[in-house]
Amino acid sequence: MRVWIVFLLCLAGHAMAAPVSDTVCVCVCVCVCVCVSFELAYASDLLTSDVPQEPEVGVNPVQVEIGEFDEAIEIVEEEEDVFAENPCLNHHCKKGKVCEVDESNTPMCVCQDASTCAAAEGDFEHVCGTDNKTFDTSCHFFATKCALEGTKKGHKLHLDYIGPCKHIETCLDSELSEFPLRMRDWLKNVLVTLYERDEDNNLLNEKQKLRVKKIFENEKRLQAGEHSLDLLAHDFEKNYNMYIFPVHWQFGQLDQHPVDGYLTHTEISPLRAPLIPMEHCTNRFFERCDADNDKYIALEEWANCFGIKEQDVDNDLIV
Ligand SMILES: [Ca+2]
Ligand SMILES: [Ca+2]
Repeated sequence: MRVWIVFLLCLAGHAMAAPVSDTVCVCVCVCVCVCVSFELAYASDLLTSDVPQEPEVGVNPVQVEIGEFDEAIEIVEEEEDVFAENPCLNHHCKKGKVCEVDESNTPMCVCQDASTCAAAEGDFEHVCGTDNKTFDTSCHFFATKCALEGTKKGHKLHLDYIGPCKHIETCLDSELSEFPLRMRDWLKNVLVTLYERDEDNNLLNEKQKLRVKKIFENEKRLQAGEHSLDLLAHDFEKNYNMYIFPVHWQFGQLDQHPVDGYLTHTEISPLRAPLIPMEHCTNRFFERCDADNDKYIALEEWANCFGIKEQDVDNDLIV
């Protein structure tokens, strides 16, 4: 899980960080180093059977992250005979809870004791809560939230972003209008990167691959890198069609719990949480996406947020 957070941050760092700040530049360099070390570590894991394997990665970093932040899902699977001796082996609890059996050997989810969470291996594992307090890891955060369940404080507490709490600058109107320019380009680059790395990993399904192939093979495509806002705006105008699918794809990746054509605050968290420390307009951008202010972002609202024209919003593109 952790490595995919880094992967996501890497891509974000490459594509979304504005090159005007020394701090951001340092951050990008660190990200690249961590990425390289992950590549090596992962390759060595594949070759060495007695080295603990990384958790199985999912379709893409964003989808994998959904499990990390989801506060609302509790999946209880049918118990199989093979697990009969320990009902907890096949009983999954939501984040912040662990399985215990009662006197009748029935599994149940109870709040995890935060002291049983593994300590963070680095700052990148810290998370910031909406109470502006830094938690050592997301495990500590969700254990704490669980302990507050049923209280007003617990109800209001959410995971705000990845990394230690820090001062997030106010997002100015002029900056807010720049955000989708970088975000769109970043989404496109994430998809192309997944396509390039795909081979037999099935990071994308066949329908998605076909869509991304067209973008990948288009010679007019703006290559990944740091581009001025003027160039990004010009490219969006010139190569508008290339941006339609990435915007739809991201919506489909996030709309998972449940798959209903609407994004909740929790569903957006996997995308939002890693971005906030780097892009101070993130929260304001997503708040504005919910144009009718009903707490849900519909596909039409999402597409509009990214400058996709109404006539190009197409449910069939969520493949
Ligand atoms: Ca949904
Ligand atoms: Ca809405």
